[in-house]
Amino acid sequence: SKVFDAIVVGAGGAHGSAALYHLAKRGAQVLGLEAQPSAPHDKGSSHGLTRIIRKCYFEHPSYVPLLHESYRLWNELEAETGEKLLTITGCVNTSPPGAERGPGLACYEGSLLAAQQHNLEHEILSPAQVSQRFPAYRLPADFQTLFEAGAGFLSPEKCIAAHLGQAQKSGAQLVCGAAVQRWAVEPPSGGGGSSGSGSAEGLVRVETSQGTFQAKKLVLAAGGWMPALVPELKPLLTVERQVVGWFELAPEQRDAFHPSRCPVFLLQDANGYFYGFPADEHGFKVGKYHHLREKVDPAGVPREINAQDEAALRECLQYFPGAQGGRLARASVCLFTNTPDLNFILDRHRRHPQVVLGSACSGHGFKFSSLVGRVLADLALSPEGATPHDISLHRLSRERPGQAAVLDAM
Ligand code: PYC
Repeated sequence: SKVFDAIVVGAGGAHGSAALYHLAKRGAQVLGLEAQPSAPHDKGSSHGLTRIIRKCYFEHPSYVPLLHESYRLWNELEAETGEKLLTITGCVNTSPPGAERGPGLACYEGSLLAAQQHNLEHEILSPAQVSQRFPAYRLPADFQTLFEAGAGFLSPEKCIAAHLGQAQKSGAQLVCGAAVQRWAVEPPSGGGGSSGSGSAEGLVRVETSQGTFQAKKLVLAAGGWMPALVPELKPLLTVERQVVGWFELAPEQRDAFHPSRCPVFLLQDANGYFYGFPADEHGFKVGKYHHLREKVDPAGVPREINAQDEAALRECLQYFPGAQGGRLARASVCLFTNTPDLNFILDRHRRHPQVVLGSACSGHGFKFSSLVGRVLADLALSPEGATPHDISLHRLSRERPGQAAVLDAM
């Protein structure tokens, strides 16, 4: 049977579709497997019509070089396909002094650190200046704001469709509705391999609900399904249910929430960390990061929206009084797959160098997927698993106090 150069699992998601694209563009014979019946789809972590992209990255300044490359690759994909994938609105990064955020700095302090370290264009605005320029916003007097004019949002479903379409044009095969049941590395064949393709490392066999496939390399980019596919990751990863909602706007409010006057935002207060987008045809979309901290099994995620979900999202509307009266017109459930330090996992499997892990983006990975696809292709195709991009923050070997045993086990 055919031996592919690489199989990508999770090809209907952000990173999988991008990996398929980059592998196929480099001439690899590549097969994309997607468990859902079609792609893009709304059962994983890569949907919801809008995803923020920004460079003044409060999470860690080391992300900035990756963001320069991600922007460049999104622009390249737009040029290749003629599709508009990226909308620039600016981004308001705002928090009161002393706001805490898990392992890192707060929105304002963190975005300022990244901007200063990497000499990124930004403006510091008072709450009054924010409202003057962006009339939908009403921030408390003590909030500090960094405004990044070059930020905005991506259209995730269009991005995935563009990567998949271009991958297929370059010869990639895509099989949807193929849930992976198990994968295994076969013993090395000692030279030629059963296909004559050479498998000194051992081929990878992937059994799915639609048949068994073989490849020299395997890229696992399955988001919330990674703990099931890579049991060594189970102690490390938590899969979390997230909800975003669109609040209806009265006709007289729509102008203030229009993308030309309403930047995307990241906002932290004593109750948590919120984000949102200018209005689209469904209304004003907001989310609460680590929504209700609800751990789930990805196979049985509650998809209906309950009163607690809505209340958590409504907390954010105090800063946008024009949206406060609106009904929740639409909502969407998605999954975060979190690492303990909220950085990604981009690396080769410790025991199986022919298997590449590209997942666990902890809720902030979509914007990077144009580059992550390229990095995953590098890791799969380079004999040493090397990439020219600095992914030291995302390697399994990074410092993670208390996790050494897990890493050794891999
Ligand atoms: O990465 O900008 C982001 C983001 C906002 C909400 C979730 N992720």
